[in-house]
This record gives sequence, C-alpha cells and structure tokens, in this order.
Amino acid sequence: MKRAIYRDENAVTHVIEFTIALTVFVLLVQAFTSSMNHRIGIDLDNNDERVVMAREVISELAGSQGKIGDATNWEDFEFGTGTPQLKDGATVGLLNGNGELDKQKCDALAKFPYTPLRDEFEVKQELRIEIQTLVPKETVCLWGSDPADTSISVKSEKYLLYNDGTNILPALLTVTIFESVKLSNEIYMTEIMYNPSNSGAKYEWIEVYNPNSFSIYITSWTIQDVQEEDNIVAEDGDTLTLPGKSAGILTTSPTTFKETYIDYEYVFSIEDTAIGNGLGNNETLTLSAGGTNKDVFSYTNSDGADGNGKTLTRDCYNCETWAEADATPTTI
Ligand SMILES: [Ca+2]
Ligand SMILES: [Ca+2]
Ligand SMILES: [Ca+2]
Repeated sequence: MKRAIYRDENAVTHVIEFTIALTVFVLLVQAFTSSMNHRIGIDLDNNDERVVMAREVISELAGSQGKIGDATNWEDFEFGTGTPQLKDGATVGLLNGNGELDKQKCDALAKFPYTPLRDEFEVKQELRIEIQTLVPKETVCLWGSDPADTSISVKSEKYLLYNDGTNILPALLTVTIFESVKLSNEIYMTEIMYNPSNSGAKYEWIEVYNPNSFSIYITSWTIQDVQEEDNIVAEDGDTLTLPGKSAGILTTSPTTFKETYIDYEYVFSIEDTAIGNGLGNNETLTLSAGGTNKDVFSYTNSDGADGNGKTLTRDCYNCETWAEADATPTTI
C-alpha cells in the first residue's frame, strides 16, 4: 500500500517535471523563432511576399487578446448579427490575459467566412491557421483552406502555451500562405421535422450542418420541396452566417422554434409561411446554392417520424442513410 502511494507521488513529480521542461523548451524555441524572423527579414526578396504576409498574420494572432470596439471579448460577437459585428472590423488576437492561446478565441475564428478574414489580415492569397498541441500532437484549432494541392506555400510558426479551459499545454501556432485552392463550401441537411406534434407549418424545421472550418453565408442558399423553392432571408439587412463545424436551423418562425425547442443563435428564417409549400408525407428536399452546390434528400412517411415527436436524422452529416430518431435540433 505504502509503495503504491510512493509510486503515484513519483508519477506526479515526473508529470510536473515534464511540463516544466516542455515550458522551458517552448520559451527557448520562441526566442529562437523571433531571431529567425529577423534573419528572414534581412534576406527578403520579391518572391518572399508570402513570408511577410504569414509573419504579419502571426503577429496579429499572437500579439494581443484582440479587440472589437473597446471590448477584448471579440469572440462573443457574431459576424452577421448584433452590434458591433465582427464584419465591422476586429483585431483578431488569440491570447488570453496571461498571454496563452485561448481556446474560445481560437474556436471563434470559425465565425468568419473565408474571404472576409483574409481581407481582415490583408492577405491576398490563400490562408490557413492551425494550432497543434505538442504532447499529444493534436490539431486543436483550424481555420481556412487546405494547402494540400498547392505547389507554392509558405509557413510561419510560433511556439506558445495553449489554454483549453482546463489544461495549459505547449503548442505550435502555424500560419500558411499559399497560391491556389479549390475551396469547398458545401453544407448539408442533417435532420428533418416534417410532422411535428404541434400541427402547423411553423413548427416544422430542417437542421443543416456546416462541416467547413470557416462560416458560410446562409442567405446564399435556398431550400425547396417538390412544389416550391424558398430563400433563406436576413432581417434588417443583416448578413447571416453559419459558423464552421456548427448546425443551423431553417424554419418559418425562429421565434416559435426557440419557444418550442431550444434557444439557439443560428436559427434562420424562410421567406414565407412554409418550408416549400409545407413538409408533407412524401417529399424530395433540395438545399442548394448557385445551382452547383446541392444536397438532396427524399423521404416518405414509411421512413418514420410521422407525428410521434421524432425526426428523420442522418447517420452522419454526409452519410447516405437516414433513420427515425429522437429529435436533437442544433446538435449533430
Ligand atoms: Ca408537415
Ligand atoms: Ca414556402
Ligand atoms: Ca440534430
């Protein structure tokens, strides 16, 4: 018994030693990285414009807590709704008050659509921002497009501590600037409430999911059934966006949805009083943008969820298969 306790204490000591060693390592590498940046600055030539862009993005991300108006909690604001809005200009700093990378700020990058955040950083090429913890080596934050298919790309890196709300871990912030990209911006239908217990089209809803790492303009998408196509509309001229890795709800009455199901930020309105001409017992639904991006789903009431409080739910966001399941609006 005594021996077991001794071993545990020993293990704790080792973990503490290991963490201290990693932290010292991070600080040393940080010092080294800064001097490297300086040397890159001296060697600069025309073709190194990407290096400059990457360094400037890193400086903004790792330079402060960021700011919108007079507030440093820019992560609490939305891109397309509220006052102020992220689209009105924010300093996108990712640090918390202790100078560590902050999980909530990193996650909030997903509220920016692709082009607006690039513009915010004045980056004229393609951009990717990634935070990887060192032990375990794991991507904990990702925004932007994928440089996999590009031949020319430049990276700027900085070692920092990452605070996930519970743990503080050594991490690597990487900004990649690259030449060209095939940007995917698909979204998907993931759950359908076509025959709610409360009868009436205003209780019907469709859950959609944005699997990308950046937000999409939901108002550039339409939803249609076999009879009618509806726009997704913005009130008061707001630009409505659905953040990356998030679910949204399409319904005719966001107020009714929030009262009946759950109060949620990303509930979007259909232009008239029914999705299509109302979701019937036998439908083909199409979620599309500009004719090229398209997600199609057909069902009949023999698939289930016919007035029993349940929904038709997709097995995964882009799976072929759907089944009756308990309603989980806003979660995938
Ligand atoms: Ca119905
Ligand atoms: Ca309609
Ligand atoms: Ca769901």
